[in-house]
Amino acid sequence: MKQIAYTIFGLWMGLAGPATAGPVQISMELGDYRFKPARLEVSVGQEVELKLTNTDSITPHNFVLKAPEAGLDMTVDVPPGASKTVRFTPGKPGFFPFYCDKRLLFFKSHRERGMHGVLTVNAK
Ligand SMILES: [Cu+2]
Repeated sequence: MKQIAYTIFGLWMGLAGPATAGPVQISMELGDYRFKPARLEVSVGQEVELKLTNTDSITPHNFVLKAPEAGLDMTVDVPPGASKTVRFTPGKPGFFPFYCDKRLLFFKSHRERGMHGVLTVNAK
């Protein structure tokens, strides 16, 4: 009986397999001129799936990260109440700032109001 249980367990493990090496999934909220969380930490060479959700009801935001030397170059617009998902794979360790560059007329940009953060990419 014990043998059968082990066999079934073994089969189940075989079917489920080891944890698949998919992207690391991170959720981030954009709202009230802030990113939450404002600090992200990932590893070099690891694919990241970042879900951006704008929690404001009328203010558009975006996620800008310009570090082409590390394979990171994106501007993702997120309309109020919407979610956008972006995938990227950092190619270099370092600290990479990101921000929202939206601005209403002559007012300060969201970045100037504190809407910025840092992506830390650790070496393997
Ligand atoms: Cu913004």
